[in-house]
Amino acid sequence: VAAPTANGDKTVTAVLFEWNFDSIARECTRTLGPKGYGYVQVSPPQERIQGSAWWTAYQPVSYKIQGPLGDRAAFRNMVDTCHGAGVKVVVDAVLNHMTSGSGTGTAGTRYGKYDYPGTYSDADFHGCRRPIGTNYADRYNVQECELGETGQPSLSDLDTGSDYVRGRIAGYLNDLLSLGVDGFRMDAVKHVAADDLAAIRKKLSDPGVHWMQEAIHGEREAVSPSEYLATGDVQEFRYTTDLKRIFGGEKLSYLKNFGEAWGYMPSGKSGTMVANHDTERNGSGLSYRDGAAYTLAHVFMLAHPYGAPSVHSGYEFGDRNTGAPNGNSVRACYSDGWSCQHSWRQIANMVAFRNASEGTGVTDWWDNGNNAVAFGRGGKAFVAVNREGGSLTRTFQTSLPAGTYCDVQHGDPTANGGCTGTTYTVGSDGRFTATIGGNDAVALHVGARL
Ligand code: LM2
Ligand code: CA
Repeated sequence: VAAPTANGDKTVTAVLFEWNFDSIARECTRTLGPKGYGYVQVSPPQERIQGSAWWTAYQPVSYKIQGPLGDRAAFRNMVDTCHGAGVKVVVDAVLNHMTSGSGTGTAGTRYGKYDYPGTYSDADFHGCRRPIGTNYADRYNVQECELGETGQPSLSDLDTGSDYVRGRIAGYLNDLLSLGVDGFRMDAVKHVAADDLAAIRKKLSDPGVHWMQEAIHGEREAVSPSEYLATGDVQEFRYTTDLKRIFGGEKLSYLKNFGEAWGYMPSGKSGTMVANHDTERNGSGLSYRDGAAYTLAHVFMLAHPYGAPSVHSGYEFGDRNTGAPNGNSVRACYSDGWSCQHSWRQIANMVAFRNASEGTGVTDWWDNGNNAVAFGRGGKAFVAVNREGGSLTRTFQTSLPAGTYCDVQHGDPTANGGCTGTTYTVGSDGRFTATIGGNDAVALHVGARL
């Protein structure tokens, strides 16, 4: 499966967007470890431009680990603490570009758009030096010109064809690996030639380290995300937009053949998500404001075998530029506007469901021809999702072994084999009867049997 350097059967990543390192360390111990997350993805840790907007993170000033999320010592502590909780660490790495202007970075580095003392000088940037704008049909434009809208300040584009630049980028990634990092989410790779990425990867101290590439699918564009499958795993953005369409108003029954049959990239090399920090802001995917559609899409994503899922966990925002609450520090989930999607019971409990189902396919599919579906994962798990307005009562056919199961959508399994909520008894014929409320779900798995 497309998972950061494998962590046993634990393949789900929690993206703690703009959380600082101390808060991440606490959350690894408090929630991510206990709930069975395999990975935590942290926002770009490198020195960034100053400013309150979250997107300052995507304008590197140097590869020093020093910014609003914390310093090198805090980063190292976070990695060690998360490892102690059984959670591996994936870093959001920005390697295509630097900044669009000049100033002083969050580690005190004075910089200009093409001048980063100690890291890069003018010769290290592509010569195009004009915004890409909207012309994604021209490969040269997309990969050698500057990310940004026509007429806007655009981001200086590193000459990733240069061995020096490749060496500096690999040096940053190797420094992170030396701190114990287990994988990378590579930012904006569509803007970097696949050969350049492959050359950078060859310079890594651990070329086998996980390499999840963010390459947004666009119809009729010069650069296709599948070009990057040779270099590593790739996020499948059609998955995200399709889930918005299906859970946002079409029919869940269409999901019967969901997955590679929909033209997606190979499951074992694909990263999936209901949302990320871009799609929840630009409307191309569901957002936390979409209520049950958003939650049930996560239940489905985590129950379905396709790809390696990430759960975006961010904060409430009015303006698309608004930065993280409380100076990137999380006192407690749901405080100060932190949304903590990774901790919502209906989402968090599906992580153990997915871990228990590892290695099985979809079995026992049922749908009502509209917005109620149910399916099993062999003898390991079974989920029913009712996206209808009214409740649904049905006797479901599963392949589960007989026994009494905690419904992990409405309760938590307890340490002594109990359940804090509803339970269902599956007979020796694999059947159980449930009434599921409108816009609700039931989920059973062998890791939550009484
Ligand atoms: C990504 N994926 O390919 C990130 O997921 C996305 O969040 C980043 O854009 C983008 N690549 C570059 O790393 C974000 C944000 C942009 C922001 C950039 C750079 O979505 O709005 O651009 O980070 O900070 C901002 C301004 C833009 C301006 C640019 C340079 O919004 O108008 O001009 O800074 O001044 C392009
Ligand atoms: Ca580029």
